[in-house]
Amino acid sequence: MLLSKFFMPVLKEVPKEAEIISHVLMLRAGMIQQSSSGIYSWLPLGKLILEKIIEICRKEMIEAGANEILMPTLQSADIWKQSGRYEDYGKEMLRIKDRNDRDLLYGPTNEELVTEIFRTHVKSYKQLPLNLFHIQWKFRDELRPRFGVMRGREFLMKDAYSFDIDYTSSIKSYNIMFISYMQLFKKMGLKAIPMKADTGPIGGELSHEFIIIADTGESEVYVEDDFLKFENEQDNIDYNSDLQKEVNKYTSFYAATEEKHNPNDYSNKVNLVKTRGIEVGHIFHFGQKYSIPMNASVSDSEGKNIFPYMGSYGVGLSRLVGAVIEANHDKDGIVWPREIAPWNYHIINLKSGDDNCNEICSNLYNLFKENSISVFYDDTNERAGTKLAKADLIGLPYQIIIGPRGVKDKLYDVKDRKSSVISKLSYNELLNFLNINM
Ligand code: P5A
Repeated sequence: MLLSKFFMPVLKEVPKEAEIISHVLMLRAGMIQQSSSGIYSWLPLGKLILEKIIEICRKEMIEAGANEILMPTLQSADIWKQSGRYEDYGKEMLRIKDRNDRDLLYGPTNEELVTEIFRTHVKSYKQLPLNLFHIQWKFRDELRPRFGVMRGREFLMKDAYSFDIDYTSSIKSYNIMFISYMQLFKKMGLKAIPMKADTGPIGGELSHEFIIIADTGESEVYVEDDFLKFENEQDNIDYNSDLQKEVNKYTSFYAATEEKHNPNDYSNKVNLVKTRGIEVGHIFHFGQKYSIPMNASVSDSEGKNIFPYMGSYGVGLSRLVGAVIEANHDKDGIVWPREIAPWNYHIINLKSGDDNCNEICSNLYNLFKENSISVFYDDTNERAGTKLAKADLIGLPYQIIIGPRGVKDKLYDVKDRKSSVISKLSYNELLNFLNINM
């Protein structure tokens, strides 16, 4: 991608309305624009990052055996009346009337709608277990939308729903989602910590929140010190195996959100840390809470009607863009983890009036493209200082900095954005570094 053709309205000033660093950096890097309170447009850079996060999440869900569907944003109030949640949800739910005076709502979550799909099509225990997920915008009329995309009113969620014939198998489905969450956050370059959590308006008796530790996080949490240092090395997960042991590796540590914190639940030998974090995912096991009132039943092997046991599993995809930045930035800007960066390399032409610089940069850019290496090229006429500051701000993993001195000496600067270390490489060393064979 050429910067001259890329719409990235970078701001020089720190926006006044932004209270936390991820919000400041998202606005400064031209990733989002507020349309009204808690509602944002995603500009090209923001959209590319969001897509990366979506793709990692989608891939892991499919790997874990879930089926992707797409449910609408607007739902009929009727199914919410059946489940009994229409009144419970209160002012957070955006209620709408259509031209025929029918009650609709903008979905804050989809337990009812997915249960309706299930009850229409699934009649036998033989069709279980089943896990359906979708990636769709939600609306919650939050009392205090703030921190940009972190607490929005309209936000993107991945939500999955599992259906099982009995309690034991539904715990297996819960465990699969638990482990898939650990995997997908790791694949985004994030360390998420699963914590015992409250179930709120979703309901149920078992629940975990996945928390990224950050001072700016809205959740107050209590974590065992050793858990903060714990790294699970296991990379390849067999989702068909019994995952209880894997889950226990995490749940054997003490970690709880403020609402669930209970000093009786840990021994006095535990070194406890009270800190803050960002909730990027939340999973629930609620049994028959929706299947019974919505009359979604299947027949078991003896022909008896059974109401399936269910769980629901959410990832805050748009919130994650902010959370990744909270966890990966420095004083100069964003430092994207490689897994999420839209391009790995940023070519910076320090003197675009100089024929030699132009030639080297264009040759490199074409070489990258021929070798399918993801690359962003600042081919604009801006001042060198502006270009370098912009590159640090948007935080691609490596900058390849080409200026007249480097061209003369035939040595090119490669800056690792994370460590700020600059290596001077000859053209061949550069190709070697990029793994290109000439
Ligand atoms: C689980 C999936 C649910 O809604 N039903 C379907 C369950 N859970 S939840 O915890 O309420 O939300 C799941 C994740 O969505 C993100 N999230 C938000 N992101 C941005 N702005 C908001 N206002 C917002 N509310 C929730 C969180 O990451 C949460 O874990």
